[in-house]
Amino acid sequence: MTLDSKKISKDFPILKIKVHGKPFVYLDSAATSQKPKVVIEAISRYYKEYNANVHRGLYKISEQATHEYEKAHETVARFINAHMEEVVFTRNTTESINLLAHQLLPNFPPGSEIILTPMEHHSNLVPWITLAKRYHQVVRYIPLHPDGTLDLTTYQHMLGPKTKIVALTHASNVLGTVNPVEEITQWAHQHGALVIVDAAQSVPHMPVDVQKMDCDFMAFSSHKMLGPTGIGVLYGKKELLEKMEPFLYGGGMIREVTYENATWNELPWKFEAGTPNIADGIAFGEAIRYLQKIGMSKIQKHEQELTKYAMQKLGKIAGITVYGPDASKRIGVISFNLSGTHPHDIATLMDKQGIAIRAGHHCTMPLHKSLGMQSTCRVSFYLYNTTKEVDALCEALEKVRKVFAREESW
Ligand code: 7TS
Repeated sequence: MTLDSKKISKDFPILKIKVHGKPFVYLDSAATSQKPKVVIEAISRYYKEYNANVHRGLYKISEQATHEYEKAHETVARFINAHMEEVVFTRNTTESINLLAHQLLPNFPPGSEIILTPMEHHSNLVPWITLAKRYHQVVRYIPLHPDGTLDLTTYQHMLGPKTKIVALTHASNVLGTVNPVEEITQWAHQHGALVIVDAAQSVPHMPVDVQKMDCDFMAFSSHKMLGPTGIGVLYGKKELLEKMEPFLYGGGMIREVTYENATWNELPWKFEAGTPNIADGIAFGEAIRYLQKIGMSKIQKHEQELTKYAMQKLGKIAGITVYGPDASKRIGVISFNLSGTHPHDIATLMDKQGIAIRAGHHCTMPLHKSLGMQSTCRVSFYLYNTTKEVDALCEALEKVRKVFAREESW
């Protein structure tokens, strides 16, 4: 294996706990990742040593808080090869996408087209379908091939003068599919459309370079990449963010205010109205430094190895159907069903073995419906997961299968 996950897992205090008397096996990092000690300590250091508001105090600890908070923006910017002015801190991916949908769609005439994919998380679907209705615009979907990859030939034919936005996930939180966003962006730009990438499941798991990708906007969440909850990123090309009207008005985002008028602060602060989430923003920077020390290419390789191993082992369990493309085309996410068994029962029985997996529709109801399902089980990996944990999962699943086939009792 590329990474020594056993050693890495020692940096994560929660991974030492026992669940129902069993060692804790966490296979739900696509929902949220666990946090290393350095991140937890960065939060408490801020509150213990320099808790003060940012961008206003003229005293030492306020200057320190401002410096650390701004440094976190710089760290994020370097991580995705952007400039600091292009990195806005929001609450999460969902908020970043809502901001874009609210600020972009009113600029386009009725009949304009927004292209999505059928594998979008509700947070890159519900804002578009809801606001498109308000502005009498049309949402269209790129069809999927049976293996869960996008039909790019049809996509190219869908593009035209009415296409204003292409918004898609870089990596699916259900199928694991990694979409070719670079190519998709190039084609969209030939038609003058803006490209928005939901990178909630890619930025935490692979090297991502916004300049190389050339997307116009990108959204992701700190909590899925070892950082705290309550911090997300909206990346946007500088010239586009400069043109865009602020989403929230108030303190911190202004330059000059009279009783009649206001002008806006420079980027990225123009989009960060009010006191921001300082502690978590600073700790997010720490999470990124931790990831950088290990190396994103190595993390990606480790997860690919683990996914290949898990897919081979799962394939040997009778009655298991895995959804999505083969291991070479996906991130470390595997959704599956075991025939004759409800995903919720499987997840409950896994929990009894100390294994945390997800069961449900994973915020992709239309995708599940289109695949003819209500719900699936899902396992997802990160840098702290080991092949031994995959073995524990498969052993437990084999046991569930036998219990439901009445070959064994629990
Ligand atoms: N986009 C994708 C692709 C996601 O997987 C998620 C969260 C989001 C957006 C929303 O992120 P948030 O931080 O704003 O909530 N995905 C999941 C999941 O798969 N299970 O729980 C949350």
